[in-house]
Amino acid sequence: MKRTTCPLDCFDSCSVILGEDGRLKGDKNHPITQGYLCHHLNNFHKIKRIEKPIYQGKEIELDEALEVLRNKIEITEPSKIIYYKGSGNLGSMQSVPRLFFDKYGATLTKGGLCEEAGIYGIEEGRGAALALSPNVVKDSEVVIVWGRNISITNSHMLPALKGKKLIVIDPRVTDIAKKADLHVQIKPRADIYLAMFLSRLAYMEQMEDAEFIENRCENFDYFLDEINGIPIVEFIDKSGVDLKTIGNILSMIEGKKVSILVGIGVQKYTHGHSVLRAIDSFAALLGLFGKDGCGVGFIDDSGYGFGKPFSSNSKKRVPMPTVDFGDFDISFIQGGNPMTQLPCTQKVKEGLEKSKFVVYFGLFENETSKMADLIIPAKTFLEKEDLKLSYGHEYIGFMPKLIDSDIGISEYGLCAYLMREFKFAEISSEKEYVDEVLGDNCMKKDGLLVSKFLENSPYSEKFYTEDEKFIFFDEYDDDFDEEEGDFYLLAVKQNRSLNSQFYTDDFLRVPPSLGFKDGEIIKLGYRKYECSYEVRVDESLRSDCLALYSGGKKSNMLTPSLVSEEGDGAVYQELKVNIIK
Ligand SMILES: Nc1nc2c(c(=O)[nH]1)N[C@H]1C(S)=C(S)[C@@H](COP(=O)(O)OP(=O)(O)OC[C@H]3O[C@@H](n4cnc5c(=O)[nH]c(N)nc54)[C@H](O)[C@@H]3O)O[C@H]1N2
Ligand SMILES: Nc1nc2c(c(=O)[nH]1)N[C@H]1C(S)=C(S)[C@@H](COP(=O)(O)OP(=O)(O)OC[C@H]3O[C@@H](n4cnc5c(=O)[nH]c(N)nc54)[C@H](O)[C@@H]3O)O[C@H]1N2
Ligand code: SF4
Ligand SMILES: [Mo]
Repeated sequence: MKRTTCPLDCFDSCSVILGEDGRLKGDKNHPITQGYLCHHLNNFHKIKRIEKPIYQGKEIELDEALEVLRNKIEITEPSKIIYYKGSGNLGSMQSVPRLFFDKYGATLTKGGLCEEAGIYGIEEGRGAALALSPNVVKDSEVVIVWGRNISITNSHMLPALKGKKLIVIDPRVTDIAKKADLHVQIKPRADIYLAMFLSRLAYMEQMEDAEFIENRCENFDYFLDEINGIPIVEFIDKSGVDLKTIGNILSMIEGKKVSILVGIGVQKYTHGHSVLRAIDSFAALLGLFGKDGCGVGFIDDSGYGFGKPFSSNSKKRVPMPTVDFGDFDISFIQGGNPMTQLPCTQKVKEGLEKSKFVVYFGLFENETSKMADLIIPAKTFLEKEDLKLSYGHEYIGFMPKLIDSDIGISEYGLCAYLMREFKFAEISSEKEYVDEVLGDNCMKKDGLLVSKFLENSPYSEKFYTEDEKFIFFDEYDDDFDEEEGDFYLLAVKQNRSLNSQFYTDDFLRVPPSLGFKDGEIIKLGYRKYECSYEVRVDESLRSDCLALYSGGKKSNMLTPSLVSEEGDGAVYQELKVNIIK
């Protein structure tokens, strides 16, 4: 049987069987995959890929394309080259070209477009962000789904939620919110206040786990000072949640095994790190770490404990969310689509137009490949050696090469070519790199390899901070101007696309209360930018929220070019927009 792992940026890292007919099926024997895949891989065989390299609009052979790239690099000042890697394929080997670009002295990126702000906050408190697997969640009594659209983005978690009391905190009525025992349709960016408000009242109700706090935590008194320093009326005002709802949440979780599944929704803001820190602090007050059926999960650090053969110490880095391609003579873009995915599309477009030579190295044509001088086709995950570590569970996903193909080049192949051409030391074999990533961090569980750090409930023995204790949070900044516009603009995922891969749409979702009809065109404005959208009425939205799906051509036309205060993360929701017409 030909077995591999889904390469896509997703919590579930499904175990995949390649059939004789070229179709992909879910592995029935994998404890998380349980025999089913989602829309993306079920339809993977139908997708049209780039087959030939293209240089200045004309098809050329692969060896010619590589030579063009080599010659351009040779005449370019190293720091005027940027290596930009997206998350189209999350295999560990996808980062191997960084070895070349780092050695050559090119500029690299830091931070990213996804979970970086939140992870920063988690690491401040816990030292490491370990995944909370469905295997832990299935032993919970109550699950809080906090800004994560489980049914769409993390569907293999659903079996673990069966029979549990469910609390959902999301500004939209998502599918999982419809099934919840309690749905808090929270005002966007209010989660930090909700987390502190819950902590304040839980402490008043003497729900804290005093033994856990005493033995395993630091800084609790400062946390108490912080939450006690804010009047209850201010909490009600800032969180938009009333006392009765807080009481309901607390009575549902009191004395219960509780898991909290947080998504990126809560942290697409400049203060994103503090939001995760506040949610973690609420969980720590209740003693929810290191116990069966308890914990807080996020888009966690899949690489924790594993080897990092492609990491770099280079100081020549620019924050990924605000990268200005116009500063570079060569923009080498791999596995991403910054034209739709980076904040502030207009800035990205101007940058790519100004950059002297744009290389796009990817599987599919997209808005970024259209801007490229040179397009190099990649191999698919079925055609190269790789390894997938998961940000949502403990299982290690092997990705052996299953198919031979004449199309494209792998990331390893491209890196090996450049290393050779520039007379750098030979690179190791693919197998050696895979072994280096695995290191001694794997062990067997139920016949499958898992990360050592996730053998038991995460943090059951220690936290990964210097003193091995959880550190409560005690300060935050939030100077967002709520009055600047009328509507929050939510940036959310949809089921038929994986960010900009597969089927995307450009519609603006609007709440019924605005009285628009499907198909109407309206214009939104934010500061100096304006953009027109076709409307789709969406009953899941609050009356003060609009929404755009990730991957759409216009989803970042208004997003400001900013990074989070910590973690160099993108902040897609740091704006309020107006309807101009
Ligand atoms: N089908 C599919 N699956 C995917 C992806 C995809 O594009 N399509 N993308 C993958 C990637 S890259 C990632 S990072 C993950 C992300 O997975 P999720 O975190 O589940 O994704 P989002 O849709 O960005 O956000 C989740 C929810 O946050 C809510 N939200 C927005 N603002 C706020 C807020 O201020 N507070 C609260 N409490 N909630 C808020 C939104 O309404 C949304 O329902 O999904 C991965 N899985
Ligand atoms: N408005 C808005 N913007 C967002 C988000 C949002 O929710 N709303 N979400 C943000 C988040 S969480 C993320 S993670 C980013 C994702 O944004 P990106 O990292 O740009 O990812 P994708 O849009 O999925 O682009 C993936 C590209 O990778 C290429 N690819 C796929 N497999 C391979 C491979 O094996 N090798 C190579 N070389 N290329 C390959 C495909 O051609 C595809 O076009 O977007 C961010 N941007
Ligand atoms: S995208 Fe996620 S749910 Fe879909 S097949 Fe891949 S890992 Fe599984
Ligand atoms: Mo992401």
